[in-house]
Amino acid sequence: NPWGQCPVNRNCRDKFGDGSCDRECMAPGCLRDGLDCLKDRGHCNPGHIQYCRDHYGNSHCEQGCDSAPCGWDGSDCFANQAPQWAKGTLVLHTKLPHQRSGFSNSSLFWALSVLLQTPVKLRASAPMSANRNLFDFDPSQLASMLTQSSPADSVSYSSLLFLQVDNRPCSRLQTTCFPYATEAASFLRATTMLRPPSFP
Ligand SMILES: [Ca+2]
Ligand SMILES: [Ca+2]
Repeated sequence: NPWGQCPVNRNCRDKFGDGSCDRECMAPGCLRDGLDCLKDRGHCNPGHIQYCRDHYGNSHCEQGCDSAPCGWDGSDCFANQAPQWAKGTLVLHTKLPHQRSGFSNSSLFWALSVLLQTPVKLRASAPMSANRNLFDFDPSQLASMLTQSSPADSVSYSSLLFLQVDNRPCSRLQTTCFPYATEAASFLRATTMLRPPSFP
């Protein structure tokens, strides 16, 4: 339950991401009311979206993509600032098949960054059988999968992605910081529980 840290009587689950700002749900433990209280969230110019997806995190700064709704260009425009990673690692179980060469699918990371309003970077990935449940693994097992070079499952129809949450844009927009990766994970889980996921 992503709202485990939030007092039940506030009903923040029902108010998450409903478009109206509920101040009693703004605490990080209440998942920031699904960012409903962000003033003037803005949107990414529809004509830029595909471009920003394609150029996300390619180490070149695209000014037109350097905003929260456009995914912060994967922090490409923060190159002269030291990374400020959230504590911990965000682990995502995706239906995408594992690719030994690494994920070149910037579109997925762009979509996650737009949801969180803060960029994520791929740290590592590991294959995983699609019928395994991420929550069956304890943290030490996940940690060893992160460092394993030869994966246990030879055939995989899904993957675990180990992601880092980058808080560099916080210096420009403080409302979207995730000091801990677990907060970002709860936020994503809440989003996928309440809205059918539009990403794999
Ligand atoms: Ca709300
Ligand atoms: Ca870029």
